[in-house]
Formats: sequence, C-alpha cells, structure tokens
Amino acid sequence: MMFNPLNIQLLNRVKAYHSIVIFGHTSPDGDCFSCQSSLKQFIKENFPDKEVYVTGSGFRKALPYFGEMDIVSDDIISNSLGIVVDVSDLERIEDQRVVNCKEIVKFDHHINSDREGFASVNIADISAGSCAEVIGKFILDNGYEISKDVGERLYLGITTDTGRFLYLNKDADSFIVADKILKSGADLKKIYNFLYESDIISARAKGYIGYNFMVKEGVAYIVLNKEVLNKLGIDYNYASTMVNVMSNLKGVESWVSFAENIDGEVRVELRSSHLNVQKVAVKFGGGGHENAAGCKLKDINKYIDVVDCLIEEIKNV
Ligand SMILES: [Mn+2]
Repeated sequence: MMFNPLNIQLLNRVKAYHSIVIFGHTSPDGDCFSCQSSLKQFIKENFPDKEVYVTGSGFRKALPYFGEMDIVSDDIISNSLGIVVDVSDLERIEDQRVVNCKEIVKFDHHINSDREGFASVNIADISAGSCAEVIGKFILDNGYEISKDVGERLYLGITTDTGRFLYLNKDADSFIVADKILKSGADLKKIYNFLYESDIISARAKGYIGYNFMVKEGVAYIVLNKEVLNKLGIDYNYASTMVNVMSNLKGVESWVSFAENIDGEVRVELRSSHLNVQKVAVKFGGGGHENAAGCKLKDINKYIDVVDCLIEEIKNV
C-alpha cells in the first residue's frame, strides 16, 4: 500500500476544528453512506471531544444498523469543517449548504475530482474500487487501527462499490483494507444479511425487467416509465438499482436502465464489463466510472439516443 502524505494533511484539518459535518452525494448509495458513517465513527472514537454530524438522506438498508442521519442546523454548518465523500463535483453534493462551511476537505475515487477547486485537501484516488477504501487507507496511513465499528461501516462501501470484489482496478488495496477490517472482528454476515435481504416487490420488479428488456446491437436496455413503476410499486431510484438484472449476457456489451420519476425526469444507469460507458454518460451531462456510470434525461422518449450512442461506442472500439 502506497503511503499518501495528503492523508496526514487531511487529518490535521480534522484536528483543527471542533465541529465537523460530513456530506455525501445525491441518491446516496452504500459507499457514500459507508464513508459518512465510518468517518463519523472514527472521529467519535479517536477525538471524543469533537462534534460530528452526517447530513443527507443516507442508505436506507443500513440506517437501522449503523445509525440514522443527523439533523444539522445552518449555524452548525457555518461553524464547521465540511468533509465531502464519494462525489467529484459541488453540484452533486446532496446538502448544498456545504458551501457555507468554514473549510471543505474531500475524499473521493472519481475521475476529474474537484474541478471547481472547492476543497483545501482533496484525496481523489481513482485506482480505489470504493471511496470507503480511500478512507480505510486514510485511517491506516495516520497510524490508527480500524476498530470493529469503523470496520463494519467501511466494509459496506467496499463490498457494494466493488460488487463483492468483482469490479476492481489493478491495485490490491481493497484486499489490504478488507484484511484489516476482518481482523477487527467485523461481523460481515450481518452486512450481507441486510444488503441481500430481498422482498416480494423487488423480486417481481426484477422479473419484469428480465422479461421485458430489449436488445439492440449489443446493448440491452429496459425502459421503465412512471406508469410501469407505479404498477410495480417501486420508485425510480430503487428501479435504477436493478440494472444488473441484465448483466453478463452473452453478446451484450452494455446494459442500461431508464427510470422515470413523477416529474418526468429520467435516471439512466449504464453498465458494461469492458466498454467505456462513462464517455457516453458524460455526453448526456452525467458521469461516473468506466464500467458504471449514470446520467439524466428530460424526456423518457429520448432513451434511444443513449442506446444509439452506446452502439456507436461499441463500433468505435
Ligand atoms: Mn463510490
């Protein structure tokens, strides 16, 4: 594991403030909440005099186990250090009051992180499979051990963002941090149980996607308009987590879901095993990673533009 001197710089910023608020991205996922919750736990354990808060909506499944989100007043925010996790741009931070913090620092693993330059220290490790891994390395680089409570929270992000160690870059750090987590006595079974517990509604929705997706020239896609989502009893964010129903199909290079919200805006999730889908997401104003990216459309009837753009990308490789 490479030592990163920015880790010490960032810890010094934490030490300098009495009050700290941790911010994540819109539609927070397991990794985002994992980073918020583990950092809060780490600070509480090692700097018990500090006030530390997590703001935003959190990751629903994990909240009963790792703690609810905090209600943070404007006053607190304007007197705090803001720590931003798992997001590259200011615009995608869920609680936009972040701009009122006294100072902002950031942990991330996305490409082109902090183009606006709002963070005084930005640790953006694009080789990391999860932002939780970046925070694990921050803890270790600063000479702390990962406790059981911090470890379980970190593992949530590592396992969800890497698809249980399926989507890894070339470095071995995910395993090194996971090794320390295991040695902390973390109960991984508990995490898997709440993550993979399924319900009847989601089984039926997955069945619908599996039965109705279309394939055009190597691109599998499902269009879920609001009427369909209403019938299935799920919202567009939840539907967007089901894109991998179409994964690993022979002859399919990329798979995409289009899910429409009540106001007609469409959340698009793009996946692939080799193709660079981030390039396509960026063309439509989104972003993400090479094999997992997202964007939005104003009109569900425009879905074919994204599909055609992916087909173009397949032809160009
Ligand atoms: Mn992430």
